[in-house]
Amino acid sequence: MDLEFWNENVELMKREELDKLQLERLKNTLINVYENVPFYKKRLDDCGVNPYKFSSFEEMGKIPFTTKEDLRLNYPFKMFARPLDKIIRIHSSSGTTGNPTVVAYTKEDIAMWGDAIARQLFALGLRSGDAIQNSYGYGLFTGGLGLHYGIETLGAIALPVSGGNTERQIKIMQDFKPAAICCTPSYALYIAEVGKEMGVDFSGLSMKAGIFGAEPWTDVMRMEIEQRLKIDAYDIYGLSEVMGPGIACECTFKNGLHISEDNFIAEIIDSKTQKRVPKGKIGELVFTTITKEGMPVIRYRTKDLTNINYDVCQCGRTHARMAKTIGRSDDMLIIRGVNVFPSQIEEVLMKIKGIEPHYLIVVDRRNYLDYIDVWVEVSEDIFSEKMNTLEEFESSIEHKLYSAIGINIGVKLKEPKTIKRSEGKARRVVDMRKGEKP
Ligand code: DLL
Repeated sequence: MDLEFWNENVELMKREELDKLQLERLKNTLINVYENVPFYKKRLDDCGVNPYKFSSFEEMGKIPFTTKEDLRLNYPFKMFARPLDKIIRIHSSSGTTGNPTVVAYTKEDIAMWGDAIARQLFALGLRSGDAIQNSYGYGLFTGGLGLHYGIETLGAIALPVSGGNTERQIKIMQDFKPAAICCTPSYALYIAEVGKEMGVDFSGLSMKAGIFGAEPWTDVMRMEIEQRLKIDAYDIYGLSEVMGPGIACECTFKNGLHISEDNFIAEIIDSKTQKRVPKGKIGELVFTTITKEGMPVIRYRTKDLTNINYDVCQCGRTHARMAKTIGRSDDMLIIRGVNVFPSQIEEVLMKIKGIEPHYLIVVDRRNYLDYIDVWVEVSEDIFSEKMNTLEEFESSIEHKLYSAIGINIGVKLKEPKTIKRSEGKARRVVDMRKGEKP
């Protein structure tokens, strides 16, 4: 295979050189936040880390974590490390509970972000001349503009369609002939469904790749999307507090997401003890930005669970790879003492023939006991079968869920197209114990 790189010097850097670069950049970042963000000055003084004498990853371990709550308490601009006349962009999370979190970027930060994403798009095979349909939402959400600048930095053609209006998305695919699409994996499935209804043959279109992220999705879901849209589906990861999309992304080998290690230091901690776990073990991802100027974050707890592989990838790139996330620690359901992640349920469901990749997990309490039901759509042909066959089908799925997960999960088969489709991040869990409604 012909291996090409966007920036060979950075992408193939030896581990010792990377470590050195990270420490140097981390020191500069610590000095930046110490001088410019009162919150971090106090934090560093309290833990006894002097940024001017900072020298090792061990010492980094003494610095307390930054949490979403810290950002909320400093809402809106108190975490900025640059005066407002140096900030050229602000993004923000949706903030369904409490203050949203705010992120600020200088001109250099925007350039770094664009370059990080351009490198990733290049690594999964896109080049100048390729049109890329960007169906992530444009706005305060980082998906739209984040990918947009990456596409332009690559020198490819940005099609800034944003999310929604699915029939128009398909018309653009047919007429503008994009080489790739960027959107959430759940929206990709919806596009495939609408396309099928319109009689579109995706194998006849020009698309070869999809860049999907912003929500957890399993490898079985990947296979489903690849087969329906006739593309290669790649995983891109990020979170607004740290930058947005592009913190990590898969290369053509689809064997873990390369973390942009010249811009971020990743650590994995045990959420309970808050200690670093041994290399390769699963735990909570923690990120420190080492090139961002406008609003660096130090040891930001993402709540996303994964593990990191430091082996050199088959593609030759040395930057470590995070595994697809299992989900967020706060999405973990504890049902009668057993921990269950929505992704585990998805993994079982997606392997069963006759059901569609549209499901909703409903959690409730009955007679003081918590239980989970999964609503899942069956395909048209199965649905028209007799009632007793459907009941048997339900029990067989329940059985499969029980063998894989170890608790009883009720299954309710639903008519095709009755579960709400998503144009952005899918809502997979409804917790009736908290008063939520399906
Ligand atoms: O979702 C940024 C983004 C946009 C990433 C477009 C990828 C593509 P937030 O809205 O701040 O930012 O949400 C961040 O979404 O902590 C994860 O829990 C989840 N997430 C993002 N990417 C992935 C992924 C954007 N590839 C939160 N796999 C993160 C699993 C993901 N979860």
